[in-house]
Amino acid sequence: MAMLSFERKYRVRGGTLIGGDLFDFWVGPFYVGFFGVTAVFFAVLGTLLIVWGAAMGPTWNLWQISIAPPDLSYGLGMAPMAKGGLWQIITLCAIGAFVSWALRQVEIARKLGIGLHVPFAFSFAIFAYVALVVIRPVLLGAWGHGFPYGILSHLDWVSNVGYQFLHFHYNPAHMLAITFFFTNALALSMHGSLILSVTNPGKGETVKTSEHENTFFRDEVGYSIGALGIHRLGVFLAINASFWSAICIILSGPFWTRGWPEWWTWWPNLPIFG
Ligand code: 07D
Ligand code: 07D
Repeated sequence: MAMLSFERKYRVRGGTLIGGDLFDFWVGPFYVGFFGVTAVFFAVLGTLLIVWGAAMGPTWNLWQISIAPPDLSYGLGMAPMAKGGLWQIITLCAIGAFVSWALRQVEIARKLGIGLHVPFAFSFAIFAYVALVVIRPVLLGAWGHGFPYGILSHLDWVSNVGYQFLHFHYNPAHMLAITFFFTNALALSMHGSLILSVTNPGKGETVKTSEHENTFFRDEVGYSIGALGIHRLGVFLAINASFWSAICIILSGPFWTRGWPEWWTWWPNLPIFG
């Protein structure tokens, strides 16, 4: 169990951001820490509130359970529990749990003496979520602009909001985000398959080296980005995918209220076409 002896070596005190030694211990393989406790607290409370909301709702069908945000008439005020207040507290719990999770990643990275790349990247996913349920609703003046918490109902929200802007594909930031998502999948498929092709050889074959990896792509396309470079590219593509997603939805409503195809009228109006 080589990994276990490695882990034991790094199971040292310190690196915590808050609380000193208080929760500086492990439960089995899991590091606890102050933010582990807050993450579990918010996740359990949020889940229980979803179950409560489901109990008040008309169905126990998992796909149809939905906790709706308050009516637009409540603006940015608090709503009664059964009328969107639950959604508001669940949103607080979700943000509490996601931010706790990111800070726990920071503490683990500090213990190991490694970079903060993982929490940095995860914070872009949190940003996209906060853009949907806090930034955009606040800019539009009502919590009712958040998306409902339900497996199918949140898809209805995406479709409805998309059609409010006539044709969401014409949103330029949506285009950028989609391009980053697709490129991200391309990069991961090429990287994953290349590593497997080298490190998982057939019976009787030997594992090959990074020279083989580089040579494959030099032979194929004349250039290999290299072992470090592919991971830099991966993080770059992934965080941009989430970042431009957040931007595309913040733009929709607060900064652009008409159909997205109309935004492109600047293009045929360029003087070169006049
Ligand atoms: C594979 C990592 C594991 C995570 C998983 C998600 C829950 C929710 C909640 C019963 C890639 C676990 C799910 C804990 C259970 C209740 C109330 C990540 C992986 C497996 N969506 N979405 C899904 C969330 C939004 C959209 C599936 C979350 C936005 C579309 C799952 C959020 C918009 C489609 C899910 C969120 C949007 C989905 C699979 C938060 C734009 C699908 C997700 C917190 C971003 C797909 C039925 C997945 C589907 C799908 C969860 C937000 C659009 C239920 C937690 C509002 C178009 N979403 N989503 O694999 O099959 O992610 O839906 O922001 O087609 Mg969604
Ligand atoms: C928000 C999730 C954050 C998750 C967190 C963690 C747990 C724990 C526990 C597993 C951002 C959650 C963790 C709960 C789980 C365990 C144990 C990720 C988030 C913090 N679109 N569109 C996007 C495409 C159309 C529309 C984004 C494609 C139509 C609207 C992405 C197509 C119309 C919105 C995207 C397409 C439309 C979007 C989503 C194709 C509908 C958004 C990804 C091929 C008629 C949303 C910030 C994302 C957005 C969004 C892709 C089509 C509308 C770029 C490929 C034309 C209204 N679309 N779309 O954001 O930007 O992930 O959200 O047709 O709001 Mg779109």
